[in-house]
Amino acid sequence: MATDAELTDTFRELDGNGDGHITSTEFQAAMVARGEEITVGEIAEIFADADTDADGKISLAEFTVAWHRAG
Ligand SMILES: [Ca+2]
Ligand SMILES: [Ca+2]
Repeated sequence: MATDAELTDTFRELDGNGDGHITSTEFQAAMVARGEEITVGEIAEIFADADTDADGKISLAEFTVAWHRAG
């Protein structure tokens, strides 16, 4: 089980501009930076699952829910 510190570290890593929300562009850039290939379709699936208020961004609250669901 991951700790909350890991969760917030991962969130900050994904939130490239530090505005408190992860956009699909930031998510893709973070995956590329990790050397992981991810398709636009895969990102869309992740966002459809995690972006519960459908504003196109993942907040820390949404990320926390998705993280524990995946956990
Ligand atoms: Ca951001
Ligand atoms: Ca959202």
